[in-house]
Amino acid sequence: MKKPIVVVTRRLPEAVETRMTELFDVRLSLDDHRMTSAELVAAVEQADVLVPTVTDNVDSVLIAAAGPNLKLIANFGAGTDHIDVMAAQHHGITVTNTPNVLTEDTAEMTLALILAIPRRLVEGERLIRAGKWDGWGPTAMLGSRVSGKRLGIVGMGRIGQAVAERARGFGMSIHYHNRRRLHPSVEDALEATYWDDLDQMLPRMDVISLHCPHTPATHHLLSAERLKRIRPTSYIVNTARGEVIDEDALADLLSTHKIAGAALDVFQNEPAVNPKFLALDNVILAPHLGSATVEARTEMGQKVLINIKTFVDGHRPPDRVLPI
Ligand code: 8YV
Repeated sequence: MKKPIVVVTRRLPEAVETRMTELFDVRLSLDDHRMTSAELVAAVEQADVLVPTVTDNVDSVLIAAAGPNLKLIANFGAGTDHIDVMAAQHHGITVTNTPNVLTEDTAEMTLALILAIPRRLVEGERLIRAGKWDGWGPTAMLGSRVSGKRLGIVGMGRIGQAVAERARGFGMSIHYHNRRRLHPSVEDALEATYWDDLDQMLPRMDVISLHCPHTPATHHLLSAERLKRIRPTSYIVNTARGEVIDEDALADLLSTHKIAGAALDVFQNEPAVNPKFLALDNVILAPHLGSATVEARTEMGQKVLINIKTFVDGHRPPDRVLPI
């Protein structure tokens, strides 16, 4: 039987590429560059299966350009806001993703940022590298204690809950806003307080951490108006998607110290970073590292393999994504 043509847009961990080569007629990315629109069109014209990542814009125009054989888009990543899932469905193309296997890694990165921003860790590192540190001082570089503070989690899915579990270990109290309230047993285990109204929660939190997907409903969820509700002593951490925050409004509030600080792992126009952030000392900028561990990326690749294999064998793939 003819093996399906699988086009992978970026380099994946070696073990994953090796297994893909054994199973499929795979076209790998040799130099890991971001595919141009023309290259993506050529890919969807020839592929039976496309394996994109967050760096590929799989919009309705690209999906309309797909050849008759493209039946599966097996995304390498959990978030699928770069894929027009509705357009794919209209064209009879199934979309899958890689949930669960990056939960712990993303939560760990979030905790690193929750600790680093109030304690001015990266700012201090920059000070030393700039040769400007003139030694310890009783009032030098004072930050804020994390223990005993209120953490407001926006989006209490798998990653939000994993962050809550870890933050409790650092003595934070857990508050959350979510479309649906958690089961009482989960709430009890996390000693989590539910806020139905995000506008009510925001002014009462010391650290706000975002864990919702980017959808039309969450685009600029932290709008200029909402950001103004946050206390000047509070911090924002974003390991979800840049589009969930109005970046210009956030930068303005940070520069005037109406918000104490922000740690951002994701940006609206990656890899471009809003230049306003670059000039600010009270911001940590990380290059989308949430799931960047050998373990997570390998397991994400294994999920992609399983999704493709089950699909081409005629079964329902385990991680199907439906339009919102
Ligand atoms: C991935 C992510 O690395 O899975 C996601 O949604 O944001 C990242 O952690 C990226 O999506 C890979 O495509």
